[in-house]
Formats: sequence, structure tokens, C-alpha cells
Amino acid sequence: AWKKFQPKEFATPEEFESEVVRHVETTLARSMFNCDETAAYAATSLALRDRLIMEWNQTQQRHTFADNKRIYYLSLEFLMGRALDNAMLNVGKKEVAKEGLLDLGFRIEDIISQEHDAALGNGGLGRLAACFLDSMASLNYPAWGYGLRYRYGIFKQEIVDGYQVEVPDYWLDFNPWEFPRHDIVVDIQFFGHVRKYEDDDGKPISVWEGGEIVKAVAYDVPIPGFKTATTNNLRLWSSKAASGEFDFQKFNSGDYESAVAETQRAETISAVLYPNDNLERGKELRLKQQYFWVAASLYDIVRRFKKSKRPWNEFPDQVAIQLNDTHPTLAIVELQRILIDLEKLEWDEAWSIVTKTFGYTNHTVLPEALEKWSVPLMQNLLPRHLLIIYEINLYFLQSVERKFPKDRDLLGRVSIIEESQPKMVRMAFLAIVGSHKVNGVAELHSDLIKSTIFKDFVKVFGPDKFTNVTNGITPRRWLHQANPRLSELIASKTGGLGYLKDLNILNELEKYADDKEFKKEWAEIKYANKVRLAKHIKETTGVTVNPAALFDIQVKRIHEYKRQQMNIFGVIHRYLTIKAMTPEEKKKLAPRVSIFGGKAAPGYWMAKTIIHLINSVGAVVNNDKDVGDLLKVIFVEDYNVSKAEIIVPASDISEHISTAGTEASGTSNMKFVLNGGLIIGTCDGANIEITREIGESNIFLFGNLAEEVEDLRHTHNYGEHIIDPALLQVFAEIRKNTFGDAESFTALVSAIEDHGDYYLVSDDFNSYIQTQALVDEAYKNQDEWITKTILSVARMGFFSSDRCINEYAESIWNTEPLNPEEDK
Ligand code: 26W
Repeated sequence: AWKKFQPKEFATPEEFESEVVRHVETTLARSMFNCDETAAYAATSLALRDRLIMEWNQTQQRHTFADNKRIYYLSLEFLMGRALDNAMLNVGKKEVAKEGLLDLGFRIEDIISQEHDAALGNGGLGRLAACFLDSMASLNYPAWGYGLRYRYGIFKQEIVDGYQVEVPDYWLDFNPWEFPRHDIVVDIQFFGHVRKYEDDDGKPISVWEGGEIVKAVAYDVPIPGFKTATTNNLRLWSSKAASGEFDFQKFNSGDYESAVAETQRAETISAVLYPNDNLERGKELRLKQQYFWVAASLYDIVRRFKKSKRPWNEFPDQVAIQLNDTHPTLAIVELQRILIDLEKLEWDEAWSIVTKTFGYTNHTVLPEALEKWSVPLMQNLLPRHLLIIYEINLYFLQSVERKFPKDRDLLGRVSIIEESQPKMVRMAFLAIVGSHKVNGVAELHSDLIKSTIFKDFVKVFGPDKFTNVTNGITPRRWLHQANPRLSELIASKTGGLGYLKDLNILNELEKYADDKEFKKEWAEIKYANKVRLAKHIKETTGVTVNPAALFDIQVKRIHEYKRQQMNIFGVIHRYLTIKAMTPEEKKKLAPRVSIFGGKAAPGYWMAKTIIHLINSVGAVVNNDKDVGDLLKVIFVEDYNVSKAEIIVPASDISEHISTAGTEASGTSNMKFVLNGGLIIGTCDGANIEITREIGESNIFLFGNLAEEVEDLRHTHNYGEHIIDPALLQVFAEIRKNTFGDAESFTALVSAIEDHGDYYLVSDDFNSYIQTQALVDEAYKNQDEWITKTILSVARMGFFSSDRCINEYAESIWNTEPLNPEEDK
């Protein structure tokens, strides 16, 4: 018997320091005399992860021993951001590390900022997955994340002459947070054909033969919970050629090129994250990614289940698989294939296991984002799966026909196969049919999917299959880590950091909403956060902004439905208003900084044009002597998670102004309010529930409602389409080449004037401008403004992703936490 290895407790800064030194001098093989910030980051991370590994192993042992139901969260995206700060805070060792590093001559912030973001996601969906991992670990759920280990995450955005330029994000040079598991390798099959025969009992058998094999190698990332011994696992799959380095036979026969090409082709599968958000393009490589990841994950899940030697009918009691949008829908088909082809279960028994196992979350109603795969493409790549899909569809349509024998149209509408040219597999329909629960991500959104895109399925399955789980965010990263001073102030008034585990405790802040001393500190913290952002803006853009000005922020993916174009048109309107003001009038106006940030999908020309317009307006406004401090327009380059941690705490007002009915939830809205910023927004997504929680008087709502959108669009197309006069003035100014060659912005103007204004920018513009004027007025009364922000923060408890995860656990997964002996 061996003595168990005891990781360092880091009880004192000296102990931490000595571990950092040990890693610099041994693991990194460097001398402390030339230890720069990069090396200090590496050694600090390595010291900390030694500790994580132990808790991670113990967590896995505990889970194996208890053998409870596990949650598997399948997501093509995990937008994790940086890990070091989060790990230090979650294990409660940041103070010790800070002291230890200071003693070595380093400031902890400088060390933290050395880390490259893990940017394996596009936006909301990927960041939600990351918040869920944090909550599941912090609440002690036995949970796994499964994803792809992209070599290139979301591209890095550079702004050159006002235009977006994409630069590859190679992030794996040094990543101490992942552990390659070269012993966990799964063979994944593609292409080939299906051979059918009858066995001795006359039972039809299908065998998937031929094609090619690619290897999936597991890389594990520890996910530490906040103040708990639970450290869960995120398993990311990396693709590798099956024949090793390269094909030696081909190599020896002189065909060197194709020998290497095979390796390349295999490794391409996990090479790059698709940078489209809310746009489906049907590329074969994307389907390969999806199957590769799903098949490897299911192999792993099934293998783990089989170790328990339980009968198959207990599978749904041991395994809950949540599908993060339709991207992993092939998992439904793959599990059915494993059960009938490999485990030889009867179809019905297998299908009952499958549907009890899966839950499907929808994250968008935009038609262009709904996944469809062409039948010929799937036939070629996954011949056996296509046959199973047809069979699932057959049995499903038969059941629909039995239930609604007179409704022939219904069958065509709900069919998993769209009878187009070519035929298409509708992945959302497959996900609904193969799951026991379908949920939307905010109340309005969950209602909308029931009354629009999935209407017929409510009729077929009944309303109980559909439910809502309103999104949430982790207060650990989005308050405690991003805004440490605010967190400290809150802790000092609510009895410590307990509020981070039970966010409803924030309610206790209500009694300080009129407390002079408290408000002063509150306002000072906001100001300091604005100074921090102003410094970042100065360093990255060269523009000086006044931290006393109203910071108006819109950061998110650039998309027409999110209406950054309306924001920048509003900025132009403000600019024209200022230019026409007398000096007296100018004195009465609250100075504003309009801050934008976000990436455009590389092929999304309209979104790129919006970025160009923002930068062009900035170039003019920021250098106009008539305007001075009254208005500045900033585009923050390369918006990502670590930038969000600087930007979110610095906002006075943030913009969530999507056309009503288009933004499924939004989650940055929650982050901004939790950090003491107010919102200007439409009645869309989670804005509605935020209003319900914080009170109507603490939010600036405007614009048409979701139920009005359809009629308005109809009027644009078939009736009179009158453009708002203030907006026409803005267009006239653009046409005067005030912001550079007007031709470059024609598409933006013409989308509204000539192409039906699908996103209702003109319809909402007047209401938007007026509401912005209300914001100006409200900001002048700082005392009331601060009270509003305190009351809002106090009422944000509902939006913790902990609440959200507990709802999933109760209403979809039917699981409970597995608490370790003692929580720290
Ligand atoms: C196939 C291309 C593609 C890629 C990503 C289609 C759709 C997506 C995502 C589902 C888009 C997305 O990120 N949706 C966002 O999900 C967030 C988390 O639920 C919501 O808060 C956002 O409102 C929603 O836009």
C-alpha cells in the first residue's frame, strides 16, 4: 500500500510561492532570474492545478462509488474564457496567491492577463454552457460537459481602417488547463455502406461496413466548483488519423503526399470552430464534426454505464443527456444505433430508452438558424444513421396518423424529412421526437416556439412536453471575479460571500437603497470600473473618454436582429442634435460615450458594414471640436469573455434592443444589471423577466411588441411604408458623405428604405430616440439613478445559473446533487 499524495494546502503565501518557484525551476526548466510574466503565469497555473487535480480525482471516485444518475451536457461550444482567476477564486486561494506573487515581484492582475481566453464558442449559447458547468460543479451535481477541442477557437478580430479583419486564434501553444488522455481513444467511422441480412432466427440485421476511421482522443479540463470539493470534468475530443503519423504503406510506395494528406484530413475535423452564430450553412465538415463528437461522447457514456452492469432499461435512470440546441441531435440516432445494432435490443425497447434519456434546448427561432442536413449528404457520410432516421420518422408519422387520421397536411408539416429538392433532415424535429422534454430559454421564447415553429408538435405531443427554463449566469465569474470591489461591498453587508451560492440573498441590499454612505461607496466603485475601461479604451484606440460621462454599451455578436444599426443611427441623430445646440443647451446635456463591441461572422456582409459605419462615425464625431466630451463613439476590438469582464462592470446603461420576438433570451442583459448598470431594451427575451423582477421603474423599455411584428412586416411589404422622419435625417447625413463614402453604407439604408425593413428599425426609431432622451434626463439625477441600480441588483437573484440548473435538474433531468462529505 502506498501513502496518498497530499497536495499543498497553500495555507500561507510562502507555501504558494515555493510551489511557483518549484514549477519555474523544474517543470519549466527556467531560472527565477529570468522569470518573466509568461513564465510566472505558467508556474502559478501549474501550482494551482496540482491542487485541482486531486479534488478532481476524488470527485470522480466519489461519483463512481455513489453511481448516481449523471448529467451529460453536449455542446459544440464552451466559451470558457480564462481559467486561472476563476480557479483561484473557486478554491479560495486568490489572496494567498496574490501575496505570494507580490513577494516574487509580480502583480496578480498582470499574471492573470497573460492567459489566452479559451474561446471555443461564438456567443450566448457557448457562454451559457460555460456558466452551466460552473453551476453544476458549485451545486455538486455529478455532471460532464462534452465538446470539441478546436485547435482554432473563434477568430481574433482586428479593426483595420474601420473594417473587421479576421485573424486565426491558435490558442493551444501552452494550455495548463487541459490533460490529454492518450489512453482514451475512440474509433469513429464515416462513409461506407449498410449490409442487410437475416440472422438464424430470421431477424433482420444491419451492419455498417467500410468507409474510413478517424480517432477521437480525449482531453480533459477540470471544472472546479465554488467553495466545494466538487471538481467536475469537461471532456473535449480531438481528431487524429487512425493510421498514426502517416500511412507507411503509401509512404514506402512513394506516395508521400497522399500519406500526409490523410493525416491532415483527419485532423481537420477538430481544427476550427465554425464562426457563424445563428446561421446554418450545411457544410459537410460541420456534419462530420457533429457526428465525430457525438459518437465519441456516446461511446464514453455507454462504456461508463456498462461498468455498473445494470440492465439496459435502467439507462435513463443513470444517464441524462441535454442537447444544447440541435447541433448534437445525431446523438439520438447514435444511441438508437448502439442499442439495436450493437446491443441487439428490440426497436421499441431501445427507442423508449432513447427518448427518456434526452432533453433538447432550443436557443433560437430565426428560420435561417434552424439546422437542416441534405439527405444525399447524410446518405454518403452516415448511411446507417439515415436509415434509422427514416425508420424513426416512419413510426412517428404512423403514430401521428393514428391520432389525427383526417389531417393529411399535418403529416407533411411534422415530418422529419422535408420533401424538398434535395430532401432535407429537419434536425429540430428529430430532436423533439427523440427527447422527453423540449425547453426554450426565456418565458416569451418558450411561448413563441409553442405558437410558431413547433406549433404542430404541441398538438401531437401535448403541451407538457414543452417547458421553459429561463437562462441564468454564474455570479462567481460575472460579479465576484469581474467586479471584486462590488462583490466585497455586497459581502460586507450580507454576511460574507454566501450570497454567491444563494443569489436571492442580494435582496438584503434593498435596505441600503437610500443609505447615503452605502450609495457613495457604490458610486465610487462604478466610477473606478469606468476608469478601468477608459484606460483600456485609451490604450487600445488612443481615444480619451471622460469617466464621468454616461457609458452607453452594446456588446454582443453583430447581427441585424440585435439592431446595432439602430444604435449607431441613434448616435448619428444625437450628433446632429448636438451640432444644432446652443452653448446653453449643450451645458444641460449629459456627456455620453457610446461603446460598441462584437464580432461579425466572416461571411456576413451586412454585419461587417455595421462595424464599418460605427468606426466611420467614431472617426468623425471623436474629432469634432463642436462636440468635445459630449459624445464619443468607441468600437472595442475583439470582444470576448475577458474583455467582457472589464466592460460589463463599467456600464451605466446597456442596450438590448433586438426586434421583439427575435432574441431568445439574452444573457449579457443579466450581467449588466447584476453589476449595477441599467438597461435600455425592447420587450424581448429575458428583458421581460428582468423587468418583472426589478420593477418597471428601473428599466427603459421601448418599441413595438412581439405580437405586433408580423402585422408591421406585412404593412411594409403590402401597404404604405413610411420611414421615420428623424431616421430620414440620419440617412440624408450619411448621403452627404459626412462619414466617408456614402456608397459603402447603401446596403444598410436600403434594407430599411427599399427592402421592407424586416427588423423594424424605422418603426421603433422614434420610441428609441425618445427613450434615450429619458435616459439623459434620469442620469442627471445621480442620486435616484444610484438607488435604481441598487434596487435592481438586489432583485437579480432569480438570474443565477444555479437557479436555472436546479430547474433543469428537477423538471428535465430528474436528478439530485451528490454532496461531498463536507463543503469547504
Ligand atoms: C448552425 C448555426 C448556429 C450556430 C449557433 C445556429 C444557432 C446557434 C446558436 C443557437 C445561437 C445562439 O447562440 N443563440 C443564443 O443563445 C443564448 C443562450 O440561450 C440566448 O441567450 C440568445 O438569445 C440566443 O441568441
